[in-house]
This record gives sequence, C-alpha cells and structure tokens, in this order.
Amino acid sequence: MENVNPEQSEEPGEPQPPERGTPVGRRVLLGTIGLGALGVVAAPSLQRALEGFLGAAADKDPTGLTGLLPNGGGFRYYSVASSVPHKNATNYRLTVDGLVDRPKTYTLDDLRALPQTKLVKDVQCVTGWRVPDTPFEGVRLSRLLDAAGVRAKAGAVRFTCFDGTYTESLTLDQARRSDILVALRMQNKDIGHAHGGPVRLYVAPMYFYKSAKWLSGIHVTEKVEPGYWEHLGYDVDAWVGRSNGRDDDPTS
Ligand SMILES: Nc1nc2c(c(=O)[nH]1)N[C@H]1C(S)=C(S)[C@@H](COP(=O)(O)O)O[C@H]1N2
Ligand SMILES: [Mo]
Repeated sequence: MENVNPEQSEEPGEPQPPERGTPVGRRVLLGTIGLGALGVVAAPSLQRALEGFLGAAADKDPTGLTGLLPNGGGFRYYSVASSVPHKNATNYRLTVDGLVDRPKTYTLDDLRALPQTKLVKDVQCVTGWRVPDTPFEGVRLSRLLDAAGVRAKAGAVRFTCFDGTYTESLTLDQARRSDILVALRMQNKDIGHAHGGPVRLYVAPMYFYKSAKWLSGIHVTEKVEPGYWEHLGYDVDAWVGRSNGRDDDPTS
C-alpha cells in the first residue's frame, strides 16, 4: 500500500465531490485548490498551516450540511459518499451474516426491542476534534454476534454501510468488547441522518472513523479486511492515543 500521510487523506466530507457517489479524498481537494502534493513532504508547522487552510475551506461549507447539525459546536459532518439515501423504521435493515450459524436481518423495531446499553464517553476524531461526554445508546455488538452464533474459524468483523461506499472492520476480540455499540441514539435522541442514522456503529475506545455511519451490514469473516480509511493508511487498531492517529488538538 502507498504510504499515505493520514493528514492528506483524512476527512473529505465537506467539499462537494465532483461526481455523485464518487469518494473524494482530501488529497483530491488539495489538488483542486492548487497545492498538489505539497503537503506530503510538509514539515509539522506547514502541516498545521495547511490544516488551517483546509479547515477554512471546509468552514465555507459548500454542502451546507454542517448547518443542519443540531450541535454546531463540536461534531463535523463527514461522508465519503456525496449522497446517502434516507432510511427510517419502514425501510431500514441490518444484516448479520458471514461465518455465523444463524444469519439474521433486523428491522429498526427489532433493534429497539433488544436491551439497550448507554455509554457516555468522549468522541475523538483522528484529526484532532473532540466532543466530550457524548451519550450513545444502542445494542451491544457482542449481543448481535452471540445471537448469530459466530463460527470457530471466524476472526474478524466487517461493517458495511448503506451509503454504498464506507466500510470498517474490527478483530473479533475487539468486536466482543462491551464498549462497542450498534447505536440507535446519540446525544439523547434518535440518531439523525447527518450523524449516520438511524443506526451507526459506536466504537468507544477508538478514533471516530471506526464508528461507521449508516450501518447496514455486519459480516463475520476469517481475517480483518481493511476498511475505507485503513486502505488509506490508518490503523485497524485505532485505539485513541495509541495508533497512528493523534489525540491532541491540532490547533494548539
Ligand atoms: N459511512 C460513513 N461512516 C463514517 C464516515 C464516513 O465518511 N462514512 N466518516 C467517519 C469519520 S472519519 C468520522 S470523524 C465520523 C464523523 O461522524 P459525524 O459525521 O457524526 O460527526 O464518522 C465516521 N464514520
Ligand atoms: Mo474522522
């Protein structure tokens, strides 16, 4: 794999991609604003300057979507897909399949009927922004895996999303942790479309890119299949503060 500096490949969300459904990276944005590959060899200070510049560009918010977020101060809207269908209790489905004895498809009401777990922890994006003490509620991922009957040769879980593009992955050991949720609520309300609703993954101990939005599939696999950002150089083991991400604030 190409050794991509995470700061060049991270978080395209805000700029409007040129074609519908085409994922667009921050490197592409760099290209379109005329900086080319400059950032790849940038020293940390220049790195920060570039981040500031990109931040300013993003703040212009060509999509207008950030304005729809209920919590303007904190979360930033991210999507690698330019348009994502809206799903609700009528048409939402979550499939659990792969190396399991009992594959199953859940409706939103099915998920709501299962025991709910609430976690209140800091949300930490790999680029530095953090939202402290954010409540998430949902069904423990481990519960859905147990219900499906994970087979002995399984070693990992791959997540797919109804944006048609984003994927994530965890080792099976990670997936069985009690602080990983198939989340239905965030900030004490049902998860809205912008935040990946009606159902997103919430991987509390890891950087927020692990928390796949618009979750539609949980596939039990033999080995880890790197997810979207992992293909671009990010760690699968994205422990906050202990991976190739960063837990400091880049503006400081
Ligand atoms: N499907 C999907 N899930 C995703 C992403 C994405 O682009 N698509 N971005 C990830 C990243 S990098 C972050 S920081 C968070 C952002 O979540 P938010 O939009 O609710 O702030 O979602 C993560 N999950
Ligand atoms: Mo992120």
